[in-house]
Amino acid sequence: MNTNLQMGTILIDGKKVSEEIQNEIAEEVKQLKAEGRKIPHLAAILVGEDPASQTYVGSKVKTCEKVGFNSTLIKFDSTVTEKELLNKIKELNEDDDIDGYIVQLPLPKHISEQKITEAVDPKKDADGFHPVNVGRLVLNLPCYISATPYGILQLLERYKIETSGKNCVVIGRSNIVGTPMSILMARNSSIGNCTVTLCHSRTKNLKEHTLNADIIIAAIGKPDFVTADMVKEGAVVIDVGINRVTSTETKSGFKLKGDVKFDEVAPKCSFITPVPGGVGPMTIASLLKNTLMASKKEIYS
Ligand code: L34
Repeated sequence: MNTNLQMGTILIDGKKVSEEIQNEIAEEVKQLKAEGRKIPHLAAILVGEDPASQTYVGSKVKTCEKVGFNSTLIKFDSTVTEKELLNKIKELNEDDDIDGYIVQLPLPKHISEQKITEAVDPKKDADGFHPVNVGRLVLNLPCYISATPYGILQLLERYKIETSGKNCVVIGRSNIVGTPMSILMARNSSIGNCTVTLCHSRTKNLKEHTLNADIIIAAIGKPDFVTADMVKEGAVVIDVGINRVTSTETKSGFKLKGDVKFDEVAPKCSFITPVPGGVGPMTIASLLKNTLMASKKEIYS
């Protein structure tokens, strides 16, 4: 990987930063234990057999163990009813030992993701998907920030990437990534203060926008979508895509590809995130940060 990076292109190592954050969290957990305070406890609900979801949830649970959190994995068959799922959510809302929990998305078609998201107690909403947390995010009030955008902010911060006054193009307007990311990058804050353009499937002349961008955040879910001709020399490129494409080169039969055509785009960049090892691991570190805040009741008392 990254063999043809030119001098001057810095590869943003999300795996390394994620591990640094995990170590910081582990230190804090040790401290909490020493003081006889509550050990953070995250629960994760996984519905069905989607292989990507299984991988992500598995890695969330494993990372909890690594930092000393308690974790509970709750698995349901894909035939679970919405009612059954809502009952479990009610149980988790009422369980004082659970500080935060997530319901891994996507859910099977017969279940309303909106209903499920709204049933989660905002105080335990470690994903930051509940309308109360999203609304508070928009208003710059204390809240849980959706883990992927939160992870990206931490990468920009730890790599000391200047954002103030820059043009930022976010590609993709999902509730989980593109929309909150666009709000955060436009915010009057030390990471933010950008002029943000939110591009999506109906954007005309996308390239005109991206060529003007100092920072591109690609979260459209299409492999190799951002090509070299779309990127300005010296741009910062954050690749949120984690597309599984079939491959004969790997044992698993698939390969992970970002939304950015890495090999041709990287040489033009000042900074770029790889896939894997970029934004993905940061999503997990940020989820743990949210869980720690929940257990310490830092956002809501
Ligand atoms: N409720 N649903 C809920 N919360 C979330 O925060 C997520 N997301 C997205 C999908 N659905 C969700 C995740 O957890 C995406 N996502 C996620 C988490 C971790 C990684 C990727 C996506 C990750 O660890 N990626 C690794 C590679 C993992 C692999 O081998 O497949 C990486 O290095 O990019």
